Amino acid sequence: MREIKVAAAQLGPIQKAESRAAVVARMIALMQQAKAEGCPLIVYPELALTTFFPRWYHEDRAEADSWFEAEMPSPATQPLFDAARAMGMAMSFGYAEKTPDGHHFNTSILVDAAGNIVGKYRKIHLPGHVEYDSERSHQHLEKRYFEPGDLGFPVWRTLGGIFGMCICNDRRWPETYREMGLQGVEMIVLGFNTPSVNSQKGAEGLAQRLFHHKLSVQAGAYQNATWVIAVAKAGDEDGHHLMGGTLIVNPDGEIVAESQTEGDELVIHACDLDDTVFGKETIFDFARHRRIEHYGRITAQVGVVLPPED
Ligand code: CDV
Repeated sequence: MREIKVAAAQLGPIQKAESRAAVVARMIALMQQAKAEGCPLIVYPELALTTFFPRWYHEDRAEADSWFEAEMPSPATQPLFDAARAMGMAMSFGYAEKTPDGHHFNTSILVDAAGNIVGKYRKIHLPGHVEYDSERSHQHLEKRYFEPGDLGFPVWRTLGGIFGMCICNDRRWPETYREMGLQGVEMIVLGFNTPSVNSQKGAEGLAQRLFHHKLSVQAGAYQNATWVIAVAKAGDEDGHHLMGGTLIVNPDGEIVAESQTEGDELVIHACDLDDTVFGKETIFDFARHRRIEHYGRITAQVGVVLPPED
């Protein structure tokens, strides 16, 4: 048995005017609760430190830099790192990263109980658009503010298991899980900010959004025999609603715990990493059963499936 009791720390809404210091205080309060519940790991959402700013259009791209952290720990997050180290808590959270050479990424990190950043992931599947789009019910400007991640989908041997990360829209893509599954991942931690309506399809509302979210996460967990911890930022941010739906999904693809609110809330489950073994050694033993030589001629460069040759 390799049990790790995980706290999925859903954050309620963060308004545009809310300071990072106020958000970090909320994160520390959740961490204290998680510690009291006996959890050694806490997972926060995507872009945890601010409102979901890609909904706001800055004509001058440079203005958006105010949403980014130029270092990590940053001055604003140092109290979070200090609290985690004092409590001996490992953590993962998302933030907007500006690198010293001026690149911008939607990033998440994995921090061990001693406060060391042991893993960094940069979001690969960036949804949305680059320019202001008056046809949409709301803007989603991730493609304006971020570059696609350049680190792939690595896994890290830490906390007694094999851990991976992805961010929000990544969870809808089977490649995300499979890249990590092929490296033996046992727990994927991910955060998300998902508007409860589709900006291009008014008929797609909360129920369908939650359905697609669960479908993706549960399938990814099952098909790769891994735990998935999916953590929302939820609720009404300056009139823009984000769905909840924080989930802990086991390697059979079953939801074992989920959030009940759209506010700051811990979703806790004791996850046995050994529960991944059965799936990895039987139906999803990739070495024995994957048949890539029969999958058709797939061009590795562009991912296009070509028709069979005559
Ligand atoms: N932050 C996100 O990546 N959100 C997307 C929305 C735009 C569909 C998501 O996949 O949840």
